[in-house]
Amino acid sequence: MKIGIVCYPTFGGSGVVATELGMALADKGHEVHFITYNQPVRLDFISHNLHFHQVLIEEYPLFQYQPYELALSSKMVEVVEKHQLEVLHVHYAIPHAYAAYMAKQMLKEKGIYVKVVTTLHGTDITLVGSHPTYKTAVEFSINNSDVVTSVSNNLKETTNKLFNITKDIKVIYNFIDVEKYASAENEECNRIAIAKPHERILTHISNFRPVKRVEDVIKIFNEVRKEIPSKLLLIGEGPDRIKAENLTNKLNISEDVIFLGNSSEVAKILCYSDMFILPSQTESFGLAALEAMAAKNAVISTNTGGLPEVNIHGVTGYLSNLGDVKDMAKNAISILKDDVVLEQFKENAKEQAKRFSLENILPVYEDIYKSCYKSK
Ligand code: GMT
Repeated sequence: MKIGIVCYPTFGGSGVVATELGMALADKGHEVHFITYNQPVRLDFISHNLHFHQVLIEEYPLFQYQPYELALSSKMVEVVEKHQLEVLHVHYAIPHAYAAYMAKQMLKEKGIYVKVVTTLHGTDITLVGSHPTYKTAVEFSINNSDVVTSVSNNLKETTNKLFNITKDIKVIYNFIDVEKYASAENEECNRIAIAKPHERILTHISNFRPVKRVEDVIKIFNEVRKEIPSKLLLIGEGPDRIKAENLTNKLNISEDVIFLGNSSEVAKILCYSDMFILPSQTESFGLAALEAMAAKNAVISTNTGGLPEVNIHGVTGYLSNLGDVKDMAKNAISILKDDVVLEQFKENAKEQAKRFSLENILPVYEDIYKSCYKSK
């Protein structure tokens, strides 16, 4: 099949899912065309059936805001026409679903028919999309997509609550290539470079936006560290990084907190780690937690959004109420203080991650594209 994929090319979860999906489809022989403003960060191979088309923006001084949607929909029209794509799969509703609708209409005028699959990822619904500024256009573009998917049951319910949705939303969970995630037993995993053998390693990965509550991560670690020798790895960049560094200094724990910045080597880093901390205000799925689970990490998270669909309370880790740092620290300590308990949670996490394997999820997307082809 010939599929166009539109996404944010950054380290955000939606871009990661879109890129991994595109690479896996190309690997299976489909022709995949990424249409975005930069080469996606995880796009780590190029093949004869994997293409990247850059959306360029003409800066014009009259505009306070450059019209990205216009440039994107024009590019979609150009790529669909030139490469005879039959499906456009857009990740993150804003503004991709809207731009795809416009592209579809423009193509129709030329007698070219393309189907639009929209995947809702989370903040495009929960934080940004439902804001009165965008709501009308987001609702319209969801209802006018040919197929709509969401990354968890919780996100589906939330979308139906916040918008007047006339389409059935199909839930397709985030996925991972389980094989990519080694654990500490693997000889390539150089754990000793990060911590002493008796120390535990805790990790947090995000874009350090307020919704991730990175200060809660530091507070939880501070409590854990009082009882258990440990190190905290923080991976990512974003607006709250300075706040996190300031809190680390204030608590006088900076020697045990390592800020690694953005990384494309997440799997190599996670293999060191024992536990993943995700105290988000909301999380439609929690791809970062799933990646950590695949690398054999127990998970301490909030019980918000779709997290209970991924992290199983008392089995793969624990879930706490938003902001309950004390409970999250208590739960973390209860796992980390005992080798046998920790190993059991880590094993369970790895087992649970396998449910979300690429080989289980990829055919579901392929079936959706096939149904688009059939209903042309
Ligand atoms: O987590 C982020 O802030 C990035 C965001 C994105 O859209 O790029 O991630 C969302 O999509 C991921 C992939 O589907 C989900 O795993 C994340 O849970 C979701 N983030 C939120 O809902 C906050």
